[in-house]
Amino acid sequence: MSRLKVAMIGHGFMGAAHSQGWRTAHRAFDLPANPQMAVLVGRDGAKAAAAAEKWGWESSSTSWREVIEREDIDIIDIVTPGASHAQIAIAALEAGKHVLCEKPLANTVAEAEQMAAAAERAARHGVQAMVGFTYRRVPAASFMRQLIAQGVLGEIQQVRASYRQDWLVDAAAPMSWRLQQDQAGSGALGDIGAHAIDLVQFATGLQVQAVSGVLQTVTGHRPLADGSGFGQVSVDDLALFAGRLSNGALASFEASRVATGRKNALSIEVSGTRGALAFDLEELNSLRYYNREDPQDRQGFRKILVTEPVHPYLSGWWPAGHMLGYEHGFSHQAKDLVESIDSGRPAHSSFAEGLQVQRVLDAVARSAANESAWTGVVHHAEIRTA
Ligand code: SOE
Repeated sequence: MSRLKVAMIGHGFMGAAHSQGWRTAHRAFDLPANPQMAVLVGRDGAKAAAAAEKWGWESSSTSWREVIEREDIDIIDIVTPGASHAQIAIAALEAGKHVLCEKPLANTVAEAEQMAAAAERAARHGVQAMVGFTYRRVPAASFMRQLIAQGVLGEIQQVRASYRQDWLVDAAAPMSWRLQQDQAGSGALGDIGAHAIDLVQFATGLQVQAVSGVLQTVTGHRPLADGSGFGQVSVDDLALFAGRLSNGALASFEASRVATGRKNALSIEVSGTRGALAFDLEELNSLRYYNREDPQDRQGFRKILVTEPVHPYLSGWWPAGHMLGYEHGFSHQAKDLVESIDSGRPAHSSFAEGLQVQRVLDAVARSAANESAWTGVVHHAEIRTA
C-alpha cells in the first residue's frame, strides 16, 4: 500500500481534530494510499514534541519552511491562525505539495485571491488544495445537498442559517488570538459565520451575491491570559446579516459567541415550494424533512436517520443507527483529500470556494461599516494566474 506523508503546521484544537482524521481515515475506508503522520510543526519545540507524541505524529519540527522543502512530504495540513494561512499555503503549493488549509481560507480577500491563484497554478501539475469546511462532510449535510440537487424542495424561496456558541458570554473570559483582528481577521463572523455561509452554498448550490449586515463587539476589553492587565478586543462577538442568493431568494445568517447556553449550535433550514429540509449539528445524525406533497392529513417534519450504508460516508462505519460524532467529519475530510490526490478529481471545498466565502465575509464587514447598506459581493477579475 502506497503512503502519503503528511506534515501538520500548528497544534491547537484543530490540530487535535485533524490528527483524529489522519489517524482513522484509512482504518475506516479502503483508500488508494494511507496517510502517514510524518511531522507536526509548532513554534515551541517542547510543546510540538508533546503534541506529536500525544496525537501520533512520527516527529516534530519548529520550522514549517524546512518541512515544506522536504522531498518526502506530500501533504501540508495548515491548522494555524488565519494570519499565516496565505504565506504557508502559497509556499507549499509552489513547492508542489498538496494543501489542506483550515477555514476561513484567509484573513482578507486579497490573501484569499492570491491563494486561489496559487492553487489554480498548482492544479496544472496535479496538486490539490482543499479548505477545511468539515461540516459539509457530516453525512446528513452531504445528504441534504443530494436531496436538494434532486429537486425534492422545488424552488428554494428562503434559507435560515445560524451558528451559535457562548464561550464569550462571560466578560472575564480571557483574551485570545481569536479576538485579535490581525490574527483571526474577524470574530464570530469569520470563525463560525464562514461555516454557515459555506454550508448554505454547499447544500443549496446557490451563492450569496449581496449582503446587508451588522456586527457587534459585546465585550470590548478582556483580561490578558497572563494576568498582566487587559487588552482590547478588535473583532465582533456577534454577526447578523441577510444574504441575497443567486436565485433571488433571501437568506438570514447569525453567527454568535454570546448565545447563552448554545455550545456549538450550527443549523440551517432550506424552505422550498415542494418542501423543506433542516439540519442541526446538535442532532447531526438526522435530517428533518417536510414534504408538501404528503397527504394533507399526515404532513409534518419527519426525522430521517442518516445512518444507512447508502448515505454519504456511512459505508466506512457502523450498522444503521449506531451514530457518528463531530470527529467523523475530519476522517471524511482526510479520506476525500487522499482520494482526490489519487484520482486527480478537484478536491472540495476548493480554494476558489474558500475565496467565495471570503468575499461574503468581506462584504458583510463593508456593509456593517456602511450602516448595513446592501453591499455587493465584489467579484474582482477572475483569478489572475499570471
Ligand atoms: C471556534 O471555537 C471553533 O473552534 C471554530 O474555529 C471551528 O471552526 C468550529 O468547528 C468549532 O468552533
